[in-house]
Amino acid sequence: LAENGGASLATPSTSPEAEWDDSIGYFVKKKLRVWCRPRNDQWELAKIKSTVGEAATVMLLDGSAVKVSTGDLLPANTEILDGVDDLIELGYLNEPSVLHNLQYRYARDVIYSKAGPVLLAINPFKDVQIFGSDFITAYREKILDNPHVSILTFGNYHKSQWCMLYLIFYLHPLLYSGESGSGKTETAKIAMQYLASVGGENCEMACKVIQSSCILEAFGNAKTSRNCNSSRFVGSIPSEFCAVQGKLIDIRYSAEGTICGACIQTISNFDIVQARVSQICRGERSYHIFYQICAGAPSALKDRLNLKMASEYKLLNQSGCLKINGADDSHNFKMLMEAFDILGIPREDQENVFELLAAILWLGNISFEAIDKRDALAQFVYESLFSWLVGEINRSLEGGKQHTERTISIIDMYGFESLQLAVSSHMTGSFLYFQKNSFQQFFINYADERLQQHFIRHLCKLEQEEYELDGIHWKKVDFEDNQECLDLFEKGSKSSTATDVTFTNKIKRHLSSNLRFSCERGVFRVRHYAGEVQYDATGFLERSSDTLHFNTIQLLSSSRKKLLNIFASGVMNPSQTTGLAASDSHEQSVGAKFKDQLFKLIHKLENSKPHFIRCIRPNTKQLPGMYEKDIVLEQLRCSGVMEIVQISKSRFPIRLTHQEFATRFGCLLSENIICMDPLSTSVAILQQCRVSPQTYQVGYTKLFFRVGQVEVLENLRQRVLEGTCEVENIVLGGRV
Ligand code: AOV
Ligand code: MG
Repeated sequence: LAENGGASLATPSTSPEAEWDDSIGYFVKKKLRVWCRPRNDQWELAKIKSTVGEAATVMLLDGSAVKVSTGDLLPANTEILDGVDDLIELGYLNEPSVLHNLQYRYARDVIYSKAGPVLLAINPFKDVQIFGSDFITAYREKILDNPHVSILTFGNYHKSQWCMLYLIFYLHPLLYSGESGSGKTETAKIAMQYLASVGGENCEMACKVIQSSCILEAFGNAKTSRNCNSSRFVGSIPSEFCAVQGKLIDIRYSAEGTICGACIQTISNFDIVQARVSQICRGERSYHIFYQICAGAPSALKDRLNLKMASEYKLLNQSGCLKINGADDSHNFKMLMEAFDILGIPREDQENVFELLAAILWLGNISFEAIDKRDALAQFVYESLFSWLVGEINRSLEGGKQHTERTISIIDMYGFESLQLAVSSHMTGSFLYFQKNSFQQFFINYADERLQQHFIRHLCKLEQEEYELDGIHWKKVDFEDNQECLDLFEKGSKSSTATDVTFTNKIKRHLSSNLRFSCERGVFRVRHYAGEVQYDATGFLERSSDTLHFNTIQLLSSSRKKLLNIFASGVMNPSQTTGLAASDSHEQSVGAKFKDQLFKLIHKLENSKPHFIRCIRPNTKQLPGMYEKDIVLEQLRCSGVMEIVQISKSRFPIRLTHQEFATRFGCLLSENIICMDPLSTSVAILQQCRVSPQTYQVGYTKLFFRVGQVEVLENLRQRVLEGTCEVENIVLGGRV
């Protein structure tokens, strides 16, 4: 082949190291595009102008020429590959190339990309207008070809096969992960909207499913230092039924393939839910609903409940933050009332809900010596109200008998959190303050760690299964995982009756040899996969002020208000609970209970094939159009995405069915030997072109190629079609 014009079908090196040396040498020699770091630590694109020994002169994009050492260069991909849909398509998979590719797309509002089997979603912090009804129609017609959420939900879309697809997606949950503020909830909502619009045109149920998020967010989300709309909901179901901190939505389909119902579970450990109703950190807010009702209640309602502005209430004004930039609380309240109506929540119940919200706000303004009890009562009423609401939403989404086993689960977790230094621009001007990571962060991060382990193992497993299924030779690859970190939690959380001090001592004793752990005077540090977090054990095990006195419960049960009676009886008769855990026995340690829930979720996931969506926060300022490379890179590195892509790539990432290959490259055979059967044709092409057997594997249904091989064949095909290369010249093997 070399004789025919230099197209080399030689085996690419299988060692990344060797490939690296070769390629950079080649780049220097050919004076191609490279990455260099001439100024600070940021990688920049450049072209090599000249080289003398180890020194190279490169020209940057702005036209300036700088001298660099060739050892400091990394190969860049050709322009044709700018913005490829899937990172595994990149010829060179170094960090600057990956970052560049994602940034290239992000700058064009293409926020979704594939990273092998994972969907990456980079938070645009603005409306990118791709999921409107026009988009969905276009997608149905398959006009758009970019990867995005919908590809995951309906990967193999065929117009007439909705019902089949629902069958395929049965128990294949969509699993969202990423740091707090990275876009999990929004992306999950988009998938939900998509599922609703394709699975139920004009369907009342689909509309209800969408509207339920509006209610859940008003009551369950709040502004934190990292996210103006952070999911902070309290749990709505008894702990023995469930899994982990987050939200699970099961969307159910009828036999015809339309949405016929849904079930929402919000889960968080009652013991560790921050008492957001009564305590808010500086610069943060309580649940949105409080500000919404103050701003947006119609005047009759305001008068009846004697509602004042949010600034009048201690529970709201304590944090010095009443407004969220760009959010219209008043408008959102109107949307909420609409949502209530769409879900069929009776007006009377709506009024009851509003009454209780006003009662909570006024309760906070009462001062006397039993403040802890007051706060516990406020928190209890709010949590109960939330659980009751979720129950009502579920009742409305129940969907009757048509319900089949066809379900798609959407799992939206709390994201990894490390509170350190926060900046608040509250009314008195910007200031910095520290927030400590406590028990809540410890649990959230453990759950995140556990899911990460699942993510890594699962993706690796799936890949290897595909090879096995297609019968190719494959040496199994083991993954290094984050088990050490999980051990750390699992050993540490066994202390059921611990105090802060004994907890810290115990955890220290168990974990002194664990490389991911260090401890000093009440403070311990854990090296999570997503970064190191320093936890402050002070007050770690304190069960806040949440112990509700029996008298208080009795008081509630004697109230004339229906909802308060329901809440109180939930505590007194836990068997008929609406999901209130206040009466849960504290015998089982908090950690053990939580772990149990988590294992149930993981078990559910192990038995399914989740689609992974990894959300990425492109900047810490929650601003559109700002792509901070180091922040993105950190998330890609931590989450293992780089490795997953690397592995997908260094194996046999290019897969073509025999049919596809035979059709595309059949022209490389002389006409008379094209076989009928695609597998034999494929093998004939490979043999006649003397493609090195190390660069491909023949499976039962597909050909698996290493990177770069198909491009060479493609090049050859091009030349054959152009007539610059004779088919006869490349046929080196005999007839099949
Ligand atoms: P999270 O769910 O990952 O954080 P969210 O989904 O709440 O993060 O996203 C945070 C904010 O980013 C949203 O309020 C939007 O302003 C913006 N955003 C995210 N995704 C999109 C999108 N696709 N289009 C437009 N804006 C978006 V947490 O629940 O805090 O872990 O606990
Ligand atoms: Mg969220």
